[in-house]
Amino acid sequence: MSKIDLVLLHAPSVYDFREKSIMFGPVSDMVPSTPVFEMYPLGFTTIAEYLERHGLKVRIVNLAVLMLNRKDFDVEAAIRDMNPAAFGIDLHWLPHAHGSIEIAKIVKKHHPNTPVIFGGLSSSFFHEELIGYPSVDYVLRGDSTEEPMTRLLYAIKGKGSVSDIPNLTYKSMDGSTVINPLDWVPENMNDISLDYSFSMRSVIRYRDMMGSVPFKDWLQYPVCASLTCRGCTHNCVTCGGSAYSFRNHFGRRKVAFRDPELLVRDIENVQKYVPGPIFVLNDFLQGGPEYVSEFIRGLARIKLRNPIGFEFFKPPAEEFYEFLNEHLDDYSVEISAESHDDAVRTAFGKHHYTTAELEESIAAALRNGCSRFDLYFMTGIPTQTAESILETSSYTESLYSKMNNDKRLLVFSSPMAPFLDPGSMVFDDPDKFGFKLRARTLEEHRQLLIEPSWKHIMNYESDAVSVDDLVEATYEVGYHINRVKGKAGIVPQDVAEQTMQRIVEARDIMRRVDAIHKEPAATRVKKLGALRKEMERLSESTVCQKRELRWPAKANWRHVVNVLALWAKESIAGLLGIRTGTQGVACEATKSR
Ligand code: B12
Ligand code: SF4
Repeated sequence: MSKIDLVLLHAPSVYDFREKSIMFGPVSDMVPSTPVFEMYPLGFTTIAEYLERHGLKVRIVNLAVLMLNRKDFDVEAAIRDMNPAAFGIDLHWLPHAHGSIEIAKIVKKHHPNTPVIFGGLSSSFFHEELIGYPSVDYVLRGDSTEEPMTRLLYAIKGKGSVSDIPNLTYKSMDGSTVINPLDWVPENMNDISLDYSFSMRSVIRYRDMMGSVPFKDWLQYPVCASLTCRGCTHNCVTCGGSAYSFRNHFGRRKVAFRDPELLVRDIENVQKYVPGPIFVLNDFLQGGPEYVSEFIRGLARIKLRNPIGFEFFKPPAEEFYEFLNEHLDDYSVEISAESHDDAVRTAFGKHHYTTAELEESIAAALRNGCSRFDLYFMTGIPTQTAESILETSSYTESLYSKMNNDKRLLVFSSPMAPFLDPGSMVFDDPDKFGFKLRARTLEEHRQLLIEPSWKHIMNYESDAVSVDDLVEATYEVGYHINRVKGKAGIVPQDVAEQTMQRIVEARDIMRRVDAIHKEPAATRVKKLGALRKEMERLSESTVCQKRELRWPAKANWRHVVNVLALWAKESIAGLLGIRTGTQGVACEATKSR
């Protein structure tokens, strides 16, 4: 097999999570990952596919999943045995601040002459600090690095210079930092592939299922994401992916959409191989009426069989659900309303709808064939008091009663944790929003991550609620929402009771950790160590059962046949030394290579 040009490594949030005693808490309850955030950015697959289309060979290694699956998985040995032309490490989500930098150190220890490239939104925000770490050679900034990464790889291989690569921050020969302009900001998202074809081929090519799965339980729950755009038209004040953040930190002035036709093609390819639900992220209604019509009619044309879910930033009206119902067999909806209280939601930046409108939308969806409606609330947002957090549970009860305890409606509440997003409006100007930051720099965040509980890890404090009260209220509202869901028959009574019991135990551990935290360092480590197993158990499925987030899916003979056909094609190509994959036209910049 020819030499690999780039290995993309995904680190766990905290590198030595298998030894450290940390009560991560409900930080990842609303996403498929565990608290070590083992999911790698979708951008790994778009970078890998793009590079391969341009003549380079890439491998994704999800170290976080490998470490989660095998307690004795030897990270150092695995890295030592790799030998690519360059390593890429994501620091996209700030909770990876600890793990990604530790992994970079290990890479440098075993491969001192191999370049280490960082990228992702947090890397972009902290690029000047990040490049100061001895184990980081390059940082590629911005939300679209497929083309700059291709140019960088060719430069590393001796074809071209780094001085004119857009979005690149690097160390020059004399050790000083060079910051190239952030001007690679494509207007659309049509030059990349988002159909998981790279992941499928990669599993077969490297006979490595676990190293490249997106998250730990993906094989049991093969959910796939589709993305309509890069950027966002909204301005939620704590979001590091808002229009404000993209404009001020990632160079994007306008949302970049993916053509609806391509989006349909992505989904068509996914449904060939993967039986799981397809989740369309970044509200496609932002694209306007023509976009919506073309996309949904396209899904009907390909006779979509997988369940499909849509994230909406604003509750849609009845006619829209009628349209979905007419064209799709199995659709679901997800809305993050943040708070039941209009004033709090407005302070969050979602002033464009009221709770009354939300309720009308839920009722309309349930009347028009929606398979499932997930409604999310959040704790820790500007102006939200402990009382307001607790009121969410009585509101939930009244909402269920208004919706006749319809089992298709699932309400969840989780904290804004562990971090307030860097580059969000609140992060940039905390005083204006009644917040105080406990950490500003990357290094400060890296240190916070190894504190003993999520209460100590959090990077913010709100004037509206103390951190102690926020943590208590978060568990309390989770407890009551479960009680309401159990009573209304939304989740089985025994499941609700198990979750409530776990919440009681989690609160107890939090109090014990608080007490231990005040003790001298020598006794602290030992006492926290004794709680390690309990902390691990009580940091997953805390405020709800992770199973509740899952939509049903079944594999059929078509998936098996298609996967076998792909396996045969990949194996034959491997024997003959032929590259396979999406055929694309090389862009101007890479044509000459
Ligand atoms: C889709 C999405 C998700 C999906 C993830 C899908 C996935 N696997 O990527 C889900 C819903 C699961 C999710 C979860 C989380 N998310 Co999220 N998510 C988004 C969202 C809405 C869009 C991201 C997107 O469009 N990506 C497009 C793809 C194609 O590109 P990409 O993955 O970003 O990669 C490109 C660049 O970032 C860069 N890049 C990325 N990695 C690397 C690595 C290298 C080496 C290089 C060179 C470049 C590079 O190049 C890539 C290709 O161009 C943004 C908000 C927004 N408006 O942007 C938030 C956002 C990214 N998420 C955020 C957060 C906080 C989270 C969570 C931590 C929340 C939580 N506590 O649970 C978790 C983490 C999950 C995990 N790792 O296990 C914050 C991040 C803030 C920050 N800087 O830390 C954002 C900005 C906003 C928000 N609050 O939701 N998220
Ligand atoms: S939280 Fe708000 S600003 Fe951020 S991606 Fe969602 S809608 Fe856009």
